[in-house]
Amino acid sequence: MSYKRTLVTCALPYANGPVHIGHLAGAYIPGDIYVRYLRMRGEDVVFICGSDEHGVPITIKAREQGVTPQDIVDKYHKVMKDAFTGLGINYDIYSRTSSAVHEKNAAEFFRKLYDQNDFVTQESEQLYDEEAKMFLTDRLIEGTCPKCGNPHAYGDQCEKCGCTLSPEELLDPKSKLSGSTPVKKKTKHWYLPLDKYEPWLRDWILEQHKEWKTNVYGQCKSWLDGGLQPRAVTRDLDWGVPVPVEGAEGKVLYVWFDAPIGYISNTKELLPQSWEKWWKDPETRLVHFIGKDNIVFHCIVFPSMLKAYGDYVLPDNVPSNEFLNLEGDKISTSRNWAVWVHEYEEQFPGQEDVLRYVLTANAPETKDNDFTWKDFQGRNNSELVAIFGNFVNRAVVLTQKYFGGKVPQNLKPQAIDAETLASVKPCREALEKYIETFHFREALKEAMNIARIGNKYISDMEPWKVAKEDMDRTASILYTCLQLCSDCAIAFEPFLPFSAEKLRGILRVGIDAGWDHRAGEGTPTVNFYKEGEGKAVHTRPASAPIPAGEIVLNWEMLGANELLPSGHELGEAVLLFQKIEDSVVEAQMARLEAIKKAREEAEAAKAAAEAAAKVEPQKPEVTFDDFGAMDIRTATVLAAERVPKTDKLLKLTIDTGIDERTIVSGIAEYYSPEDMLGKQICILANLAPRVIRGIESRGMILMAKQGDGKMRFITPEEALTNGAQIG
Ligand code: B3M
Ligand code: ZN
Repeated sequence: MSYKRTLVTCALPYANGPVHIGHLAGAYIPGDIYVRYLRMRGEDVVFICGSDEHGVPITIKAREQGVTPQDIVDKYHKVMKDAFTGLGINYDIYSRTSSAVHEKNAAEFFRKLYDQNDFVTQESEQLYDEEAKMFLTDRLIEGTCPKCGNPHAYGDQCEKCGCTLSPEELLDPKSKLSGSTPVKKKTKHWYLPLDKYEPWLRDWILEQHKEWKTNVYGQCKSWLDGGLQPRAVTRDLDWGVPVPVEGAEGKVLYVWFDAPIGYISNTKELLPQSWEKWWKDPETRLVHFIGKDNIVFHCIVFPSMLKAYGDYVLPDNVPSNEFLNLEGDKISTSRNWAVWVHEYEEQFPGQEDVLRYVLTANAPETKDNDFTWKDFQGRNNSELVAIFGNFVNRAVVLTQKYFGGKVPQNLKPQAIDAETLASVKPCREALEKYIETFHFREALKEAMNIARIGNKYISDMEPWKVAKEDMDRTASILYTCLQLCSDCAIAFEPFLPFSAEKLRGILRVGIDAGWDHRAGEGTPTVNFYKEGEGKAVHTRPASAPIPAGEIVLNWEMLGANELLPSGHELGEAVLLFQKIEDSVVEAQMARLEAIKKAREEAEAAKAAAEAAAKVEPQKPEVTFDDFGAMDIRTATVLAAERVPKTDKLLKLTIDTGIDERTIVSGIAEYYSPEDMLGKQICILANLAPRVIRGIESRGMILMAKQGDGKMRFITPEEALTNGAQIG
């Protein structure tokens, strides 16, 4: 490794909604595992994240709720920040793109490219909402899809038939902001000429980064093969970083231009004096953790920006996961189809690691994957509880029972003990290899294998039986088990930090989890367990010696034979994991079912309303004489009965003002005979008689039929004499 430090970023989540499990699985948990691991290996790491607070969706949400965009981002910034903290995702800084540092930094970045003539400008006609006084981005325009007739197609896409569109193609385009018809207006924008960087990008990615994950590499290749176009980096909007040049009033930087610069700004905010070495020293390795919809921006656009600026390091790797679905459906913030992280934390206190575990064990690393509550329960109960938790609990409880809670002496070792301990080494090696190549799912399996080895060993050795006749042998068995528990306390630290910490509390050991930069430019500090506190404290300077009498584990000890000396006193045996009952996951599933049902009902109601609004095209012309030939008049229903053996027909006796007659009408689906009695209606009186089901029908009742298919009467505005002429 020819680098001195690693800068790890996780995609800056949009502050227009809380984070959900799809976000966690895509980027945040993998990023945290990686950082924890590197810190434990003694590497110097800075871990950067923050809220992405600009962009159109935030302004739309604010408008919908009648608040300011700042209100929206203030709310979600806090929700997201707390959710990450609650899940043990330990960024060195979690800042925001509305910070003063960022605004200045992003503007400076743009200005430098502008001064270097790296942009091209282009004037184009774009749709403008004269009422809202705003240019409309594609998503702010709605109209009828020219391909399938969907009345709610967006300016860039029809979600019904999936076709891509441009706003000009929409029939009857309307602004989503005011409902008015947009007009075309000229506007000028700055573009980053990605086409210019294409030859360089081809070499840099396709030749020099063949090691990138295949989904990432493949997406880059298809973008590059499709040819790159200049990309606008400014927008006509009043929410964002103002474009810092003359003639750009009312324009801001495009959110995807400013957001990645946020990584730099947040580093600068954290380390105002030393940030440059993290971004400009070639001995820094830059790694971006992102979701798959962010690949092009991190692999093509941002590197081109950095390259244009000059001096900056480029990403060494961009690990990206595929999407996580929820119970078979795409996760969606707008459809409320998600497990929200802050809600999970409220509903499952103390079980943060279960979510971390399930999302890693089932991570969408190579293909889209599904989160189900059944799987969540299954993995908790049959893996965390039954294997890891069960092993630790048996080892500790038996030690307390037979040896007063002190690590026993290895009085009667057998070959199997050493063999078992030695089998941890290959797990460690595989675990390291997998983490270093971003295969966290496999890495977690290796950590779990260590717990499995322990669980199998204690089951096979049956110390509770051996204790009946051979205490010396029992001592050796439990001695071996406790060494394996210590291995688990190290190996699980990157994946399940809360449980690893709990386990270290039980074992009364600390861990050197590396140093971090949360104190800013101050002294880096080490996480370690301090006796009596029951949890890691964050106080010891990295350089300080380990306090006398403390056992402090570190990664290098993983797989070493004797981590806990005989005579060391253990703490209290607490359960690492709790069984999750059926009722708990059933409640979660019921919640989702209710959301699905409400959505389906809303969709059905919407479809019905749309159908109702559908108007039939006009029939061919008729002459005035054709019309004049029709005798339309008012009449009253005197009697009504169902026509036997039919569902649709009513036999009506009508007073037409001229006579009393019978009309058979196909309205029984909509009106009962009782509804009809005494109703004044309109009829076509001179329609040729027809025999229907043996009844002579003379005339027709005028009914209106709209898109929902329901027939409704035409009644006079006020009661009239029967036989009044209509025409
Ligand atoms: N905010 C997209 C997202 O949250 C975007 C990432 C920015 S990273 C610089 O998925
Ligand atoms: Zn369509």
